[in-house]
Amino acid sequence: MAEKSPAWVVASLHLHSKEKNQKKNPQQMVTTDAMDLVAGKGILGNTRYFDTKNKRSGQPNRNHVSLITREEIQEHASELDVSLDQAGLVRSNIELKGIHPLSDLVDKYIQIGESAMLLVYKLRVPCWQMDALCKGLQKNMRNGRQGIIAEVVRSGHIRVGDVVKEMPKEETVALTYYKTVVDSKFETEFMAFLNRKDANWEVAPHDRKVQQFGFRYDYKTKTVAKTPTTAIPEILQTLIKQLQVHWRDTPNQVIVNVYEKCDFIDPHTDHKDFGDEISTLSLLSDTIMQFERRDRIDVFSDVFSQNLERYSLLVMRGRIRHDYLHSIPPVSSRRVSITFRKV
Ligand SMILES: O=C(O)CCC(=O)C(=O)O
Repeated sequence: MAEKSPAWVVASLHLHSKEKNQKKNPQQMVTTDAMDLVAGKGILGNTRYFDTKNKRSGQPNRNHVSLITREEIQEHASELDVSLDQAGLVRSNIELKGIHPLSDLVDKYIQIGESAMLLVYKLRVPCWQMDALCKGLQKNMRNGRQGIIAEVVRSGHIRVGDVVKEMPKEETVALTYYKTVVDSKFETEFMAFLNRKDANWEVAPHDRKVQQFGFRYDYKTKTVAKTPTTAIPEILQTLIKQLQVHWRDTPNQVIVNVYEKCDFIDPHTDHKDFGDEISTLSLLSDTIMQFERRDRIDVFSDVFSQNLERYSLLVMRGRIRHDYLHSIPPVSSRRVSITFRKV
């Protein structure tokens, strides 16, 4: 964590009331000393906003947590000559103490306490309930002092008094590794499926053998089909359901790579049509995946590797998915990988 990062402290924590008709009681928030933030879902127990989907797009909602500073609330109170001292009154989940304007944090990552990480993705839109508190507050808030809305990208338990810090870029790459997600029984069944009589094998660069399901990727034209080319077979559908706990999206595109000894995959970033979340499951042997920045300025800048053990799952999101190249160096023994993506 960079020393010069501005620091805020959690002053109070609030959950939305379970009551649906907020018009009757717009001021009611439930104050708590601690809360659990869950990656991709929101605040555990914040029933109305936890793990919800956007009605129009069907995509998971990113409006997980709202934050504002006590200093910003105080400025509104002074300007409108009212008292807004009661914690939770302006309906933010997290009230912070700290002098820096939160609006500077849009598009940045912050860490709260020891683990929770949030991606701030927009300014909050002050609603009519602000005017129900005090006439003119809704308008007064539309000047960068309305607080921010963030998405939980790493889970964690947070408490009143926790320090909140902006994360230096290099700590926000969003790589998650799950050591053992399948077993030898699954591996045996999957290999039998792969070697079925009517399997449609394709040849990828450097003569690697692949099978694809869902939206086909054309290795020659480097494009993704607009509609699914094949169905996702049952064995993969069952696996997808089992692995769903580790994902925000439900994959609809799967590529199985077979690496014979010494096969490899060049440094690349997956096609932009493949969404924000890309995962790879390893079978038959261990290997490593190497990462390097796409915009690296010298040969040694920001290069690192991640072990990919047999039966493990690696999930790439955010900067690691978009701003880094990944590659598999020549493997020392036969390896099969299953890569999951959402088109
Ligand atoms: O084999 C792997 O684990 C990664 C495969 C990959 O990067 C790809 O298919 O684009």
